[in-house]
Amino acid sequence: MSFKPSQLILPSEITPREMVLYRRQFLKQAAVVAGAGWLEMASRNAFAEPAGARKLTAKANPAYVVMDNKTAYKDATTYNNFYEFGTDKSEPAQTAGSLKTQPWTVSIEGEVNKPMKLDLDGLMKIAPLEERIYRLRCVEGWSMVIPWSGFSLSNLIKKVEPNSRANYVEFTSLADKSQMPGIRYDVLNWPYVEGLRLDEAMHPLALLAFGMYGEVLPNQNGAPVRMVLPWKYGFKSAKSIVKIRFTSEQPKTAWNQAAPREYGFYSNVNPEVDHPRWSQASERRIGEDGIFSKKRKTLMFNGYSEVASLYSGMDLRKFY
Ligand SMILES: Nc1nc2c(c(=O)[nH]1)N[C@H]1C(S)=C(S)[C@@H](COP(=O)(O)O)O[C@H]1N2
Ligand SMILES: [Mo]
Repeated sequence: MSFKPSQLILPSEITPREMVLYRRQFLKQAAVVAGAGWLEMASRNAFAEPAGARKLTAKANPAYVVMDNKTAYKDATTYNNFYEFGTDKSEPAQTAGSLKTQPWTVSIEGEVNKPMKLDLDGLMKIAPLEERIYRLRCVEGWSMVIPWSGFSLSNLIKKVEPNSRANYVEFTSLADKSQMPGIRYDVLNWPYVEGLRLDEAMHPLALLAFGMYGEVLPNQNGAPVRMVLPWKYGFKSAKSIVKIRFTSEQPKTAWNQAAPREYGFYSNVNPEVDHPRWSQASERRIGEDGIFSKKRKTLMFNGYSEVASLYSGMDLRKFY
């Protein structure tokens, strides 16, 4: 397997202030590449604490902070669901080093007056980055608390001006066999597609995220840009997004296509609606609650009750 150091370092992100750190990191990485190859380096990256070399400055937004203890960086970056890089929780941290996040283009298209193709720098300039600490609840029954850096998706939506036919927003993740070893397995119908109703996408909680723990997103967490929707099950938050499309019809999402009885379009966190094969009433907090110790109660909308008005009048058992 060939490997170019440039794939892991993003020079365009480095400001003069960070040049010293950058050089130090580059020399370290170059030395490892020359020595033991990219696998060893990928695992070192995965287990390191945030080092600051790929810092992402974001102003803490106190309106979006949960008081729970933050999940350890190591847990959040080694226990992942990212099936494009394998279905084991530990696989993405080991294999996502092959994802090339630079250059990166996101196409914003469909039912909008101003479709645009933006590179990462252009996309990040849409609004100031904020740090927000969100709970993320996976449909499998575990949760984490992660400090994300990004801005409300609504900022981007306003820029592209949805037209009167726009009712939904569809998110498409990269699906490139040459970079993503999991794509060769038919576990899902690639590319990974997710979607929201337009009013859900406009809710200020819906975050377009570029970083976590004060750094750019690690590849296994969805670099270089992903959604974070804290009131919905984790699978709604698509990673490594290349396309955002506005549609009049409800998007056909990957998990809903794969198992429609198990994964609905809405997939709001709801302790009262069980998954057909297990209860959703409680959850295990990664790094805190052990397999044999008590679980914590799952909260309606994962505790984000401010979204309730989006669903007033809807039977949330029917629209799961
Ligand atoms: N493209 C893509 N996005 C994805 C997934 C995936 O397999 N592919 N997994 C989802 C699931 S099931 C969860 S729980 C979250 C996990 O995000 P994290 O690894 O950053 O905690 O990402 C979601 N986004
Ligand atoms: Mo998940």
